[in-house]
This record gives sequence, structure tokens and C-alpha cells, in this order.
Amino acid sequence: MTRVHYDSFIDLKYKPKATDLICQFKITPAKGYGFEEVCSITAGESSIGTWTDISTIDKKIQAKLIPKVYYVDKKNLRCRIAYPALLFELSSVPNIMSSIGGNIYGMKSVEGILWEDVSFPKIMIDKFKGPQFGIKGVRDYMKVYNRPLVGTIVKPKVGLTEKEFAKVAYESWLGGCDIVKDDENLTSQSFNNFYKRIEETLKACKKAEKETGEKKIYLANCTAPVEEMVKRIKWVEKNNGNYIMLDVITLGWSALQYARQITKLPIHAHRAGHAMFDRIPYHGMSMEVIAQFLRLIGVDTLHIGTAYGKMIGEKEEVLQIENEMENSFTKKTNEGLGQKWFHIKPVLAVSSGGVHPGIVDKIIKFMGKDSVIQAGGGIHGHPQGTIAGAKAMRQAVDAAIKKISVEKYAKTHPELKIALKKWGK
Ligand code: CAP
Ligand code: MG
Repeated sequence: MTRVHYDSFIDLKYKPKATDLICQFKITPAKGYGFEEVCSITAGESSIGTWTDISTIDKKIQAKLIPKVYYVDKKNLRCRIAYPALLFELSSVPNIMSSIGGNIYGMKSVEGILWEDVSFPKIMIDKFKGPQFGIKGVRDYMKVYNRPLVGTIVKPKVGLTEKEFAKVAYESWLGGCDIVKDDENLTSQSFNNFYKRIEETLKACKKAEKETGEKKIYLANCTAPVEEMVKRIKWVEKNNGNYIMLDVITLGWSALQYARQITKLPIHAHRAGHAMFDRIPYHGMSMEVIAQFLRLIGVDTLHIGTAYGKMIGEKEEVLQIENEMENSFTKKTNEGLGQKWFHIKPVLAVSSGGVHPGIVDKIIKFMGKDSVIQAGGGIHGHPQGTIAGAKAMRQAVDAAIKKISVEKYAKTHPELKIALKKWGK
């Protein structure tokens, strides 16, 4: 078969319209293909093009729907494509994903293609609600304004019975955690039934609130096939729960959009599986793009990395995602696109994965106080148990906020001292 050159999608004079959806890609051509050529093929395959000329398209369709590659940076293998809003069903993330996050990844003409950034036009943003609560809403609920929130994941990830789970949760709150969450792979297994766990843990939550005089949050993992997910969300609401959690990648965009429509509760987004898309530097969909779609749909808290913990995600990347989640707009740079968020509220960033008291100061230093500092192993692995582990985490956060070195603070805080001895600084 002869190779087809798509060249009609390049227009370097084109000035994007306010209604265009703009995407930035890093594209590595396959052997035998030119860079501009594959940029053009990408624009075509994600819109109205196919591998050959077709008789069924006319000038009218083309004029309305043709996307434009309006910027190319061959040195960095980067291009920007403006897609007319008319190409999309504006309120459907699955439709937008099928168009842009779809066929292009499998094209033979590219060695790799990374969707680096996205900029949504107002006309699309208007179709979405964004977070129901956002940073301010969560802080107002907790009445905590001057420090990061402290969270934990009950460990082991799976295996505890409902009652055992609720006990660990209770001790975590008592020790000083604001938030306790289910792990991403705990839903409703034979040893731990979702409905019973919610009842037990919410009872423990109320008890801990009474005893500590502090507001406490329980992130109940409602991830399940859609019909069951809805039942679980309703169960949390019926039992006066205050937050739901969803594994947003494995659950899927459509179910997440539905969950946002039907619940009165804030949504915690666990991103398990994101690295299937964003780990390889030249192929996939960046975490920033994933995070932007999550903000658009409306999650209230989102895992974005720690830079210092056990998971991938360097400081620069984590900061960039945080910037995109927390600000009302971001500016266009050589590396990335700008975004105006209009009515969409900011998302609270969660730093999790291998966190322990010894690295808390470094995380707060770069992420600021508008974050959730969350540790599973770094609390339940404390030699004196969960209560002491939670105390040590809260002490580490307090030290960072008071700008006292954690080593100095540990001299008068024994739980912190023991934690530093185990995990170092
Ligand atoms: C953290 C965690 C989270 C990770 C995921 C875990 O536990 O619960 O799932 O944070 O990574 O199971 O690993 P630990 P990310 O505190 O015991 O590490 O937040 O980067 O998505
Ligand atoms: Mg986890």
C-alpha cells in the first residue's frame, strides 16, 4: 500500500479561536516519516481524516471541522493542535477521549505520542460543574485553615475485617489524623463487606469527633460497576458519611461523570493506574492532562505525588499539576498551554505514597499548606502503633508549619523521635 501524506492540517498562520480545544503533543515519528507529516496525520486521525482521500467529505464539512496544527517545535518534537469545538459532544469526556485520546496512539506512523497538555475553551467548561466543594469547601467543613490536612490509609491495604478496620481508623483519628481513607483495592471483599465497613467506620468517626473535638473525614471507597457504585454512594449518604472516594482511572470517565451528578458529597480521586498512561516520557497521556479532566468533571481531592516518597513523579511535575489544580488560571509558556478555569473551583492536592514524618517538611516546603499529607505505612508502621504513628505525623506537620526543624521538635515529642529513628530524615 502506498503511504498517504496528510499535509492539509498544518496551518502555522492560524490563530486559535476562543472556542477551540487546544492540545499539545510530543510526537516521535516512526522511521521514514517526517515530524510535520506525523503532526498532520495526528490532527487528521483525531478528527475528520483517514488514511486516504474519501469521496464522502465535502468542503462544507471541512470548513467547519478541520483542526489546525498551528505550532510546531521540531527540536523538542512538540506541536499544538487547535480543534474546533464543533467536533465534540462538549459535555462528554468519553467522546473527547475517543477523539483525542483514541486512535492516534496506535498509528504506525509514530514511534510514540504523548498528550502533554490540554486547554479547554469556555464553551466546553460551561458544560461541567467542577468540584462541588474544592479547597475552600473542604477547609470550611473541617474548620482547619492554617496547615495541611493529615490523612492516612488504613493498612494493610486489604485483609482486615470491618471491625478491625474501624478500630484502626478510630485510632488514626484519635492520634491526630483529620482524614482516614480506604485503600484503592479495598471495596467489598469476602473478609470486609462494604456496607458493614461503612456503618462501623462512620460510628468510629463520630466517636473520634466527640472525643477529640475535631471534625474528622472518612473517605469511603465506592468504586464498583456503575449500578453498584450508585448504591454504595447512597449508602454512605444514608449513614451520614461525609466523603466518597473513587478510583477514577479504573472506574472510568463516564462513571465518574455520573457520580459527580448524583452525589451531595465531596469526591476523593485515587489515581491508581495513572502510570499506565503517564509513566513513559514519549508515549501516553500526562498526569497533568488526566488531572485537568478530573478537575473539569469535579473531584475535590486528588493524588498528585510527593516527589520524595515511593512513587514516580518528580518535584517539577508535581508542582505543575498542583498549579493546574489550585489556580484560577495558568499562563501559556514555551512548555505548556494556558488555562482559564472560569467557574470551576480549585482541587485540593493530596501528597501520598511512601510518606513518613522525616520527609513531611520537604513536601510542605514545595507544596505549601493547601495540601493533604497522607501516610499509610508511615503511620501504621510506627513501632508504638497507630495512635503514636498518627501523633508523630501531626507533630511533623506542626513542626513544619512552625518552621521548627523536625529534629528539634522531636526532642520534646517522643512519638516523632521514635518515627525519625525508624525512618530517618
Ligand atoms: C499510600 C497508598 C497510595 C499511594 C498511591 C499506597 O500508602 O495508599 O495508594 O499514595 O500513589 O497504597 O501506596 P503508603 P499516588 O503511605 O503506605 O505508601 O498517591 O502517587 O497516586
Ligand atoms: Mg493506596
